[in-house]
Amino acid sequence: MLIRPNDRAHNHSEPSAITPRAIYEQRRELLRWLAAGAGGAAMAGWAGRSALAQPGQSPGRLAALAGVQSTVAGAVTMEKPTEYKDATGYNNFYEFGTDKTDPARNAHILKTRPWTVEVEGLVNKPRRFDIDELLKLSPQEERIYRLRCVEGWSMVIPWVGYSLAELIRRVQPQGSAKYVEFVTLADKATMPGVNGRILDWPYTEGLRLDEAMHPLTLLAFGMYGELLPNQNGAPVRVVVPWKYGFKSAKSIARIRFTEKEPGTAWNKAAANEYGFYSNVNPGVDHPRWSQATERRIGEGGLFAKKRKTELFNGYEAQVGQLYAGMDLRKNY
Ligand SMILES: Nc1nc2c(c(=O)[nH]1)N[C@H]1C(S)=C(S)[C@@H](COP(=O)(O)O)O[C@H]1N2
Ligand SMILES: [Mo]
Repeated sequence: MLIRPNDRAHNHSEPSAITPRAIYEQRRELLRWLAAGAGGAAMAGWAGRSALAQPGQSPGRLAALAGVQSTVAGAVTMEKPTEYKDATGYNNFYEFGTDKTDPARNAHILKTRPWTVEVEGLVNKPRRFDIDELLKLSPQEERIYRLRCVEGWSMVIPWVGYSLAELIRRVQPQGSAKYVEFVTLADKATMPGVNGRILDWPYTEGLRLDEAMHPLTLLAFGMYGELLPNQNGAPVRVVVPWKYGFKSAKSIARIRFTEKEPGTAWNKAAANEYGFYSNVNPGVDHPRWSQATERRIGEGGLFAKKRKTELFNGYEAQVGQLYAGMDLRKNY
């Protein structure tokens, strides 16, 4: 997402290789966590496959958040989840800095309780939700999604949350509501990046109402069986797995229903590079780089073989219909 020379987000550096020592530490932490009895419920959804295959993924420092395995079509990829260490150490969250390691270093000072989410605009039942009330609005599910950043890297993350549609139904959008805008927190006191002008703060994103209602669009409160770490968007974010990562807004403070297409942070910063739709599409290049391949974080660093990026990030069977008849080259 390079928009000027001092924006260092688009560098292709990798998280440092995980040392045997680090793996050992992680394993020990997991064992301690399991011994303390915290793991059982949280792990239930995925213990059979991913957790046992990769001991130490979840260090258990945050409160457990269990989710039942989702039955939504396409919601659980069988691909191996990214190491927790990488998923929480290699992030884009510009409010906390533009380097991939900045969010992990800086986001701990974000206060995620108390927290409210204001749901407003063209709905019959506008409401302000306390975060813990929002968390309990619908049963938590575990979903294992691929996330593909526009910069060319990808991860596989076991999220915990429920379909955004569950919230949308409860607030009853009016007939004139065509879009949903997500407004994230912009707190100068705790977010150093907000004092700079790299983006027009607050970071905002948007979806067409039918995209927002799609069962795969997730309102996420946790990952790896625990509450979200701050650097991954605590206390609540969206995850839209068939779009480039920047569509998945973190640390949401407001959800607004509108008639007109809302502006979005990256579109405002560089409209020719980042469109409203931003569906993952190997056939439509970013003006300054190809989008045909990706590197999975954790797969052998710079020497990892690249993977072919799939149309709609591999979710075409589920979401392709949303774009029937649209020119995806024009609506990038
Ligand atoms: N508020 C906010 N949300 C954001 C961003 C951001 O800078 N600020 N970065 C986006 C980008 S570019 C990506 S790739 C994903 C990264 O999510 P992850 O760090 O949990 O993998 O978050 C998205 N959501
Ligand atoms: Mo991204």
